[in-house]
Order: sequence, then C-alpha cells, then structure tokens
Amino acid sequence: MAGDLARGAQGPAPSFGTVIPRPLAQAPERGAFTLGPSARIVVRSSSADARRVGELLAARLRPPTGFRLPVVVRPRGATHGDLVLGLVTGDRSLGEEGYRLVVDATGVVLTARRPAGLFWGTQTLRQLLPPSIEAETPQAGAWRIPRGTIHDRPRFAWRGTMLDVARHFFGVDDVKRTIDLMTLYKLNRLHLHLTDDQGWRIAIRSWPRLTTHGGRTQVGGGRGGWYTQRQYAEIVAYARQRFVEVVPEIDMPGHVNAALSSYARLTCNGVAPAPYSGIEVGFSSLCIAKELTFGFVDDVVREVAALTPGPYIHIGGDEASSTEPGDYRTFVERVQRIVRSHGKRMLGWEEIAKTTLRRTSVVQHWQSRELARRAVEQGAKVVMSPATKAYLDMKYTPDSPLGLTWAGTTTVRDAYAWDPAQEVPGVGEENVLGVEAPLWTETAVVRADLDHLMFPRLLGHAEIAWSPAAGRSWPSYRRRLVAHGPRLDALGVAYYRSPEVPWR
Ligand code: TNX
Repeated sequence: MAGDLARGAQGPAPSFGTVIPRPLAQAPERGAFTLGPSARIVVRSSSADARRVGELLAARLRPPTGFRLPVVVRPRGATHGDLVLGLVTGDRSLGEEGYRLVVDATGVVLTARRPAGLFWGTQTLRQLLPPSIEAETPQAGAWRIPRGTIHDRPRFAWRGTMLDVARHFFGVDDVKRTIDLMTLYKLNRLHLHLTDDQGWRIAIRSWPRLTTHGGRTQVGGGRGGWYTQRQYAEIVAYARQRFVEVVPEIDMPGHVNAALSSYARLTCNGVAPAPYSGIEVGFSSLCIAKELTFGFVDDVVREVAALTPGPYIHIGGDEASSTEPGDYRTFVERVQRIVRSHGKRMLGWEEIAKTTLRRTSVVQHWQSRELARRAVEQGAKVVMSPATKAYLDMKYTPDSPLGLTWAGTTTVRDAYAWDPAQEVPGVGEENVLGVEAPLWTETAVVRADLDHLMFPRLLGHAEIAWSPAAGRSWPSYRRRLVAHGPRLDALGVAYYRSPEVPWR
C-alpha cells in the first residue's frame, strides 16, 4: 500500500513501456537488476569517444546515487553488477546511431557500432531508472532497472530543434541546458538562429559592430547580448561531446536590420536604420546591387564556417519580402557558392527553392508544400518543420500565456500526430532528412518560457523523428508521457501540464 502511494506521487514506475522515443524493438522480462554501491562502468573499447560516454553516464548517476561508479577500460574480465559499454562493429542492423541494451540479473550490457549509439543507449538506460536519478543531490533510492532486451535505431538522421537567440538572447548556460534536455530524448541537431532584425548574436572579428552595436537590443528593447567566438566554440564543443551537431544560421538577405543598423555602408542609401525591437518581419534587406554585400557575406560565412565542424551553414533566406525577386535569386545562388567555397553545404528555409539549388543543398520546409516539392525536384533533401505542427512557439490553446497563433494553435496531441513522410505529397521518406522543431522567441523572455513552449511538445517531435511510424499512437504516447512528468520535474523543467495528459 505504501509502495502504491509512493508510486502515485511519482507516476508510473519506469519500464520499457515508458521510454520516449519508443524503441524499435523490445522484449521486457520479469524482475529487475539493482544498481549497487560497488558497481563500475566498464568500457570494453579503446575508443576515447566510448570512454567519454562512460564518463558522461557516471557524471549523471553519481550525484543522486552517491556511488563511486569508477569508469574502467577493460577489454575482458568479469563484470558482475556492472554497467558495461562495448563497441561491436559487426551488427549492421544497429546502423550509425543504434544500440542494443541487455539488462539481466547480473548487470547491464550496452553495445553499439559507434559511440553515438552508446550515448543514445545510455539515455534509454537513464529513462529506465527512477526519475530521482535526475537529481543533483543524494537521493534515497532502490536503483532498479527493469530486465529485458532493447534493440533500437533511429528512423531519421536529422532530429532537431531550433533556438532563436536573436529575438530574445539566451546565454551559454541556457543553450547547454537545452542540449542536455534534447539529448535525453535522442535529438541530435541544434539549429541556432543567430541573427535577425532585433539582434546579431555571434561576434564576427572582421565586422565587430555587428555585435557591439547590433547585439545590444532585443524584442521589447532589453539589453540583448551575444556570444564571443570563444563562447560559441564552447557551445559547439559541448554539443559535439554529446553527439549533437550545431547548425548555425545567419539569416539573409532579409531579417538583417541589426546588421544594417551596425554598418550604414551595407544599406543601399548609406543610411543606417535605428535598432529594432518590434516583432514585424519582412522589412529589411541586404543591398544586392552592392559588391560590398558579398564581401560581407564571405567574411561572415568564413568566420562561422571556421567555428563549425558540422557540414551545414544555414543562410536563412526566409520572408525576404523587401528583396526584389530577381535580386533574391542572384543573392542566394551566389551565397550558395560562397558557402561551398568555405567547404560547407547550404541549408535554408524553403524560399531558397525558388532559386537553382545544388543537390547537396538542403531545404527546411515550414509553410509552402509547393516550395518543398520544388526543392525535391531539384534533387535537394528536405528537413521537415511544418509550422502548423512543429513550431514550438505556437500557443497550445487560444488562452496560452505565451506564443503566437499565426499558424494556429498546437496541442500536445497535434505536435505528436503527424508524419514527416506524409506531410507533403511528392516529398516522401527518401527525400526527408528528418524533423526539426523550431522555437522562435518573440514571446519567450526567460528560461521558464522556453520550458513552457518546448515541453512536453518536443518529446513528441523526438519520437516522430526516432521511432518507426508503425506502432506509434496517441493513446500509447500519452500514457508514456505521464511517466516523464516526474522526470521533467526532477530536472527543473517548467513544462506545460496540458489537460490532454493524465499527469499524476
Ligand atoms: C516565421 S518561419 C518566421 C520567423 C518568425 C516565426 C514566428 C520563418 C522561416 N520565419 O521569422 O519568428 O514565423 O513564428
């Protein structure tokens, strides 16, 4: 009885059935393995990345358990009571990011072909432990892990979210926290919307006023802020250690008021506009007739590319309604060459499909099915961010305290009940790189605002991106979501307790 009461407060006990995203295949068994004080994390590989996964797991488990949990690199030997991580190159069915998790009476064995797979496997392991495993201080716990086998790998390679740090600035710690939370749900792309009319958030050494002037404002007129190149590199490294690729966006040729305000010579008439702190879009444009514009773009892309290990530079390209259509085409096609000259691939919002694209460029769909199809006709791949489902800044209901409504309202169910390969007729599974849920921050000012808009909707997009479409259902998902309430609470996430979900 007391146990039932405790469980009532905590929500349903973690089980194979509560993991989000839902694994590809699972065979639960009766009973559990209990992690004890003398457990070790045994890494059966000489890979430094595999060892790092072991260290990250230890760092998560030590504070709440109070166990020592040494990370030891041992190719062989007994492992009774331990958590074992191993790389097996043979099992092709695991893909690049998959893993196999076996929990029996003697311990836990996690195997993968790549360190990334091990890392995602440790996130599943985390979700099989009680929510108090997320605490930063010692907890009374029986650290039980349910027994059985999970065989898992993602449906899509691109599983992302986007944070708009331009409309309201969010510092390095908020971005790292976002990375921590997204990886718990196996998301692996963090798109940073670094520039917009209201602020320029990454230092560019060859154009310093972009931040010293253009970074000092935001929506509503607050202080704004920006990342030094060192801070940005710190974010990229933190993400990379967690198998997350940062995708930097420099939004052009529209959404550039902060840049124009910083450098009068970038404007066609030579007059710098005032800083902007409203939320209108579509009023600013780079001056396509000036050769200086392309020198500017080359400088910015070169500096950002040098800080970016990932293959993509996002060039924006959206809502350029103050750029004449012919100029838009000239601009995007030239920028595509500039991006390539710095060894990167161009990614842009779907409007770039109006221009001639290379097959290696990628288009992010948000509104126009027609443009998504035009991208595919040109051989480009598509990232799916349909605003009516995937925009984390849409209100949940008309009376939500935060968010916009231009694309409608998006309930937790709406954010779950869609399929990236069914979204645009003519853009099928083979053309879709994956899913990204953007969080625009016109109405999000502080961390709790990000939490409210992102959670729990982001979990739905994570499952859509990872789990096979067959076998996904709202009733099952909703039930599993209940178990994540206490976990998000333990992580200090101010999620929206939607009445659609029977939270405990
Ligand atoms: C449209 S989606 C925009 C952003 C806004 C957002 C607000 C896109 C490519 N552009 O500039 O922040 O709507 O929901």
